[in-house]
Amino acid sequence: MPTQHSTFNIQHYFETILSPALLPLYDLKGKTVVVIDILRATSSICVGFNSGVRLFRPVSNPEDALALEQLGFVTAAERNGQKLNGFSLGNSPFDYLNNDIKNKQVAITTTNGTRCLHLSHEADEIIIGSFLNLKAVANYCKEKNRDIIAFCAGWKDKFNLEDTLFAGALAQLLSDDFLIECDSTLAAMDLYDKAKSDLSGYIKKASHAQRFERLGIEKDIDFCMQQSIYNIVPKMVGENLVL
Ligand code: 3SL
Repeated sequence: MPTQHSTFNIQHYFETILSPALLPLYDLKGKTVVVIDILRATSSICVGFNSGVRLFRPVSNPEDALALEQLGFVTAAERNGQKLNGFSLGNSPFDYLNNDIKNKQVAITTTNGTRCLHLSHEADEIIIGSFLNLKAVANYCKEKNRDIIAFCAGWKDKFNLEDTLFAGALAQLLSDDFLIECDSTLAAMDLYDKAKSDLSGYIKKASHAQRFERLGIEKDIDFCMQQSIYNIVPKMVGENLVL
């Protein structure tokens, strides 16, 4: 039962979009959207900022990223879990644990994550959520006087476990401060409850984790499941992500 005090203070809603295919059902106007692509775009973007990247420019396709190379951008591209040939970086968090990207501008395109940043354009504000900056995102949402939408990037419009787990973790941290009446958020919270004692272990059953196993990049999973190691909240300003 919420305390009387918290009931009086609750004014804003927390909702979860479980897949980009469900986006047309939601109104993003006036809201803060937390874009979530745990494996791996939003995690790697956090790592990049922590390594000193000045800004990321999310772009829709590899050609757009290559065009920005002429303007001095470092290029990053991933499709179907793999770094594309001809680009400096892929989408592994380990690509961004790298001093060479300090002060650089990075043009990045990924299968689902950068697409969702563009799809969220009607929101008042778009921020980046990952387990790596979970508490920073929660604190940021508490300070904002807005409804929150956790937007799970999923995989090619399908539901996925890892982004849903993050939505559940964030909702749990915000449950005293926001109204949570949306079934997808309640389901995400239940899922997080079930998985939280061994998040990495739980996520190994996810389809994307199995894809990583086939590609030999399982170590990225454990990295991306670390919680709240960065106190940063990247956000979209114009066409760039900045701190
Ligand atoms: O879909 C995306 O945007 C990527 O994060 C997918 S992957 O983790 O690089 O495979």
